[in-house]
Amino acid sequence: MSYTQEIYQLVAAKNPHEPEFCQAVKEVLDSIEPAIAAKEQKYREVALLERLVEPERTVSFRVPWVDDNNVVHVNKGYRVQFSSVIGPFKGGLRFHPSVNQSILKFLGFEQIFKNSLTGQPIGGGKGGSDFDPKGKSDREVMTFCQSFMTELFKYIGADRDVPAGDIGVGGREIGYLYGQYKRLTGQYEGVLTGKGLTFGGSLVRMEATGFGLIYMLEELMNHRGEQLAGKCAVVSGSGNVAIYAAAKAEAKGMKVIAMSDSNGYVYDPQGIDINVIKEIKEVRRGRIKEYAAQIDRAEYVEGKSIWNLPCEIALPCATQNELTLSDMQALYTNGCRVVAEGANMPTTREATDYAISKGIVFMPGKAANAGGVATSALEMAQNSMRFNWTFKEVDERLQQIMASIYQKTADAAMRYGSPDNYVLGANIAGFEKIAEAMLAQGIC
Ligand code: NDP
Ligand code: 2IT
Repeated sequence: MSYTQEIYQLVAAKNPHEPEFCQAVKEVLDSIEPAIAAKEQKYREVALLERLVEPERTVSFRVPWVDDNNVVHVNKGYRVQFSSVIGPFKGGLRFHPSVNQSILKFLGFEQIFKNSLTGQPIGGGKGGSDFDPKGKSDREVMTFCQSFMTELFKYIGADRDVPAGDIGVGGREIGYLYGQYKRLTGQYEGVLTGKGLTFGGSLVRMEATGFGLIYMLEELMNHRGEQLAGKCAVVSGSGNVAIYAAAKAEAKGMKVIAMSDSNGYVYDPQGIDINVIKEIKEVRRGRIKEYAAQIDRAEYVEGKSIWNLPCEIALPCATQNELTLSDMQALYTNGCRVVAEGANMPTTREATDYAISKGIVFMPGKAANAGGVATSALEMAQNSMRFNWTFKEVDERLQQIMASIYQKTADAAMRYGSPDNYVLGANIAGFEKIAEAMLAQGIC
């Protein structure tokens, strides 16, 4: 049995109740197999893969808080510190009722490779809670964030572990978390990224994941001699990533005909007016169906897959496993030829394999959504320098980073004889740097 298959069996046996984690590990191990083959003996001697699939540390804690009606609630809090081999643990916090250890381990594991691809000195981690910010007052969210940080602050620090946002954690939550960290430690340091612009945040961080996704898409299309302008896209989700992906897509002359939330999607044949979505989601914290109530020509659809809509480019930007095999088949049948993942692991393994087998250009999240964490690392750099770059400076760096991620991914795919397999390319390019650092640092 190959070393990678052996390790997968070990992971599956040790983590039987963690399907998302096992899924993420399997995808990586399957695709790095050709890169392992040549160095198998060396890697085996130091149990490199055994160490890579086990987090350095996972902390889980109780988060008690009191709501506006004086009712006490208890949530679970976690931080998975997966790998610090190339830098301090780095990765977002997710607040969503579905959060559990499996989800956070899959996200933390993927983050190691994504962060490696950015070329910046950041390790991999992820954290969060099963707390649901939806429907809560600002005061309740603040109370929760303060309680969460009262435990978390013991484990993080600007050179140790630097959390940021993810699903359910945006500027509001990061502000409350930062305030509590400062109060507990007395340190004004860049311990979280995605901070407000008045207290150490970086320009472009809010837009970065969505913008980065479109920069990657542009890179991809240009290398194929195609343009973004005039292309029709479907974007799932309507949160931070989806909004700024749609905004940049529109700025590049594309037409985004549909967006969604967990209840349904809106279809606008003339192209979604992103300012209306921003107002609904960022200001009112409302539901996507309000778009159709406001815009006559738009239609709201509940209970059907957004991927049934004909489009040329699909950009899943909501959550894991939201794009299944039947969705991918529908996309292909309807003429879609490019899929780039704004979310983390939004495409199931079967759907990914189908896409690649059909020649759909498929750019995985580790490469395509790395613009968010890359800009977080730029925020860390600015905090260390006690200096702020302009919007243009950060945006240009982001574009350069996305172009270099494309190049590393395409080069690795080419080197291993699968020039169109960007899943293989991204996983191998991310892995090579990690493996080299692990070998150099000894058994730890
Ligand atoms: P947000 O919380 O801002 O938005 C999430 C969006 O996805 C919402 O529209 C939400 O709808 C929708 N959604 C969530 N769960 C589901 C579900 N089960 N089915 C359908 N829709 C769902 O999160 P982000 O935009 O920050 O994150 C989106 C994805 O991008 C995640 O996979 C995240 O890990 C990834 N990502 C985020 C980065 C960042 O910088 N924020 C960086 C890189 C990746 P609803 O409001 O109904 O819940
Ligand atoms: O999945 C991700 O890369 C993020 N949620 C962003 C992480 C970060 O540290 O900015």
